[in-house]
Amino acid sequence: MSTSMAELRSSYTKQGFLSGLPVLDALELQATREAFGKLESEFGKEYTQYSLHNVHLQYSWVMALAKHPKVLEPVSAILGPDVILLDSRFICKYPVLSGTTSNGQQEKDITTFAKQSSAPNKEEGSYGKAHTGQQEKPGLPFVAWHQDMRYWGLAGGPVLSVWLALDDALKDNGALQVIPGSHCSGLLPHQLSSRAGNMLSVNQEIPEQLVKTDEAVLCPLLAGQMSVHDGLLIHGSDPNMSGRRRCGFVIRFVPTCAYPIQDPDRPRSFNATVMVCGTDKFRNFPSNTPEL
Ligand SMILES: O=C(O)CCC(=O)C(=O)O
Repeated sequence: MSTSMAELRSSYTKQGFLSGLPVLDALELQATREAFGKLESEFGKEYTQYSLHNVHLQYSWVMALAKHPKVLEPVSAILGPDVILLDSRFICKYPVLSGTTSNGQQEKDITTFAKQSSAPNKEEGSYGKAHTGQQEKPGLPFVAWHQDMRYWGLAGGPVLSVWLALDDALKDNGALQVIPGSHCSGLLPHQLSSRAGNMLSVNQEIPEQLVKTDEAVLCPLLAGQMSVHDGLLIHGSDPNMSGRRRCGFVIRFVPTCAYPIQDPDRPRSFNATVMVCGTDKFRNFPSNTPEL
């Protein structure tokens, strides 16, 4: 393992996440965005917002993203050489400005709001404030504070999530926010969120009193970059208050030693698993490698 990979692993172990890792070059990014644009035209934005789930089994360009060497190098530096792709999903927050009236009134309102809710330090998350919904228009899509492991009936190894940006994902369009080091606190209780707009399929959230929102850190990404986070790291994201789309491709990976468990509280089927590097001596997950 190169020194830089060893450093990345060490930082990930301590903080529970890494951000700003370069993946796609300009040509790859352009091709990826064009391919995603075709899905948008075919399925419509309501669908592509959150329902393009495990389509790495259907489209070779999506599989190529999930297996991109610049994705897999840091992933295998962290998880070890034998890695399985567990699940994937596009998560898109579309601009709220698309409903702008002809006199631009809505745009003006939203711009004003975005200014009000800006944290003084651009690199720090404003998550706590905005996340309480105190200043926001209700119902805009956001992602409540949660831990991915809350949903995954898995044991025997960690889950690592990659968030690969197809668009610039910055503060104003609702980039991912994380609580550094929170992966060391174990699995926390989740409750049903009472706030409208939570994109998570089971509408769960960690109660706010359990989240150190003042320690939240924004993970701004330029299109083509990725962040990675541990399955126990507390994370979420604010609504897109900009006029720009925020599209990311989320890929979950596990080492082959992980295995599914029957936990009624975390029911989940793993029917899109694909071996992406190394060898699988455990065979805890079915191989679904498609012929694309
Ligand atoms: O895209 C987002 O804002 C949230 C993504 C997320 O929760 C995840 O990658 O686990």
